[in-house]
Amino acid sequence: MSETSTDWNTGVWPDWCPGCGNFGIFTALKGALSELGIDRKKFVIVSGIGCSGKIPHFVNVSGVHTLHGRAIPFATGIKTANPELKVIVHGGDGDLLGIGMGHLVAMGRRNPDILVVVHNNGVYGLTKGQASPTLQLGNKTKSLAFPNINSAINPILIGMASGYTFLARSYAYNIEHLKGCLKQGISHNGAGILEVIQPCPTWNNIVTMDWIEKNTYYLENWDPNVKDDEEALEKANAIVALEHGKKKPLGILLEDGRKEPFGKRIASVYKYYATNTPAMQRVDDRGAALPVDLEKTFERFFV
Ligand SMILES: Cc1ncc(C[n+]2csc(CCOP(=O)(O)OP(=O)(O)O)c2C)c(N)n1
Ligand code: SF4
Ligand SMILES: [Mg+2]
Repeated sequence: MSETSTDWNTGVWPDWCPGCGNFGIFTALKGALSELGIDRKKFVIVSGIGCSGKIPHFVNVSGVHTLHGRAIPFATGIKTANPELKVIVHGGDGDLLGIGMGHLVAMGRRNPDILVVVHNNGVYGLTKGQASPTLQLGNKTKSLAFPNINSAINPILIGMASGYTFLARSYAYNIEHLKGCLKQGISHNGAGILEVIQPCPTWNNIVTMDWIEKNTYYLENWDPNVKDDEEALEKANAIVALEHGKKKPLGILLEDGRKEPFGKRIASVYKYYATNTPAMQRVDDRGAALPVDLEKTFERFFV
């Protein structure tokens, strides 16, 4: 039986500002986990640093709050060591598309079964509103002394160029839509990017609810699936055209199930991987003590 949404709370108080879009993402995620009937022991949230990075503290599943920009390598390691786990990354636009950009690109090349949720608020929220890589050229949010002199990057187009096999965009205040995208992205067997347009009412006074309603639209009659290379090329061209339109499309843009996920690629070169993943391996066949005393090494972290 699936659990109700409230069962997914850890009880840690979410200390985001009132009206923050992170609340919508948090609510939609719990709804998606509930409706998918996820086993909390087999689900891991990995996050970077930022307001967005706090989410693993609040959702009652396994979680790791890692270093700035490094959530993707942690997540890839977790998934590779134990393919039985469902792994999801949550990070900010600064975290994933600034300092962590190299990892984001590398993940697309590998296609591990991990969904990356980009909390796109156009600013570095936690550090008081500096311009993030997604802030549009010329925008002057209230914490900037001058209009932004850098052009914005588009997470969907970066994802497509890097080889991601699931691409979607949603809006933090449309819980139903976001929940649907999360469910689809979590169920997809491969690397996914879900960009969530997320208002930051404290620092971004341009991307407001009103702005989002005027500058986005919901995709209709759009089939994100591709069957062959020809269709994949057609879809790629169509996505580029959509992404260069005046308004941003919301919905699932691409779902390509044809590429092998990273686990299969590893199994093709390491013959024991499929039956004896790192998480299943015995450290010492004789049952002897570990060569490194992990308890001692990590003693100060135990509570
Ligand atoms: C290596 C390193 N560099 C810089 C910082 C400072 N820092 C913390 S969060 C952050 C950016 C947060 O912005 P974003 O990723 O967009 O997350 P948001 O707070 O908007 O959710 C920065 C630069 C850091 N913690 N570590
Ligand atoms: S600073 Fe912005 S992103 Fe951070 S908690 Fe406040 S509203 Fe949310
Ligand atoms: Mg941000």
